[in-house]
Amino acid sequence: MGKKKTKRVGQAALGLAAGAALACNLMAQLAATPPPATAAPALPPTAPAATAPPEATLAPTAINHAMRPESPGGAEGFIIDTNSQKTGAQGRAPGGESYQINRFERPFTAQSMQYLGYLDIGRAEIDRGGAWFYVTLFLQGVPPAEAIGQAAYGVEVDTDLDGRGDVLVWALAPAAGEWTTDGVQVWQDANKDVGGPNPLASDPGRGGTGYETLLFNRGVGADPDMAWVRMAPGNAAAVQIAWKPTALGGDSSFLWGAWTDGGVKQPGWFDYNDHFSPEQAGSPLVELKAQYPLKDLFALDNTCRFAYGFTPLGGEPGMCEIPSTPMPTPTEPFI
Ligand SMILES: [Ca+2]
Ligand SMILES: [Ca+2]
Ligand SMILES: [Ca+2]
Ligand SMILES: [Ca+2]
Repeated sequence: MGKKKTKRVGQAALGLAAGAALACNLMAQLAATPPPATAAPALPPTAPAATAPPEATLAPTAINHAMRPESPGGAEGFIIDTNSQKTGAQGRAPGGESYQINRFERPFTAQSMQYLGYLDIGRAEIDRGGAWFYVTLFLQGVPPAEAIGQAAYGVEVDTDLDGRGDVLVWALAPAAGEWTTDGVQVWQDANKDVGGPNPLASDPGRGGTGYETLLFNRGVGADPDMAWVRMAPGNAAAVQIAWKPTALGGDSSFLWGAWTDGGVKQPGWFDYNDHFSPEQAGSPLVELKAQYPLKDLFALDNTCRFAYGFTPLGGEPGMCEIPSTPMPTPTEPFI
């Protein structure tokens, strides 16, 4: 735990998938295409029952909260994600999608490829203030009324930097207003099988339980105040999620990335590129003629991951590309 972690630094990174990487990925994806004759057996019902809580939890009894989040004081780090708005009307993503490495850009309906700006992340910011971590997801559209309580927004955290997400803070779109724990869950992958045999890389049909442990469910859990959500004040197209460090086992240096999911919404299926084959999932890239359009994995977006609380070396799994920042170049050796 905590390997390779050094001192913290607030940094930004560009999360744009490199064209070369995408091209390589395309080839790998084509090479990895399983023969269609391997007709998929029915997908195992791995969905944890907790995602469909009994009626009693839908009308929660009064929860006594001891404390509530306030507001982030700024941004200690941010991630830029592909903006699909410009190509949205053409029913395609301009890039930012590399199925083989768990990088998605799918803010579209399945088959008909209608653009869903409220599921398109353009930027995500992280900050720590007081007892809370805050992540703000800046979207390309305002969640419509029918998305309230339906579309999920999330932050995935990899605390030991092995490429497997360890904790998923997952919140259904709230109505405008104050912080709420309604629709907010904190999932943990206690048995470390998120990502299957190869973390981040696609392993279709690997089975497993993904995120199987529900630490916090809409205010119910060991700490009724563990995680919250609200629409950001003054920005109807930004969702703000707050959680306590205890949700991460107290770890304060990690890799983090953001998610939107208005489609399958199954934490137990993570990583999604292990649950679906590329052919089942479809693709938002018209260049991938064999897979376009989106099929079973749709209405979804995620970002690359970035370091919080430590200086990344650049090779961490799932990391955003680190821009070639003007490092203080050693010129003359000290005499
Ligand atoms: Ca994306
Ligand atoms: Ca996006
Ligand atoms: Ca991990
Ligand atoms: Ca995998």
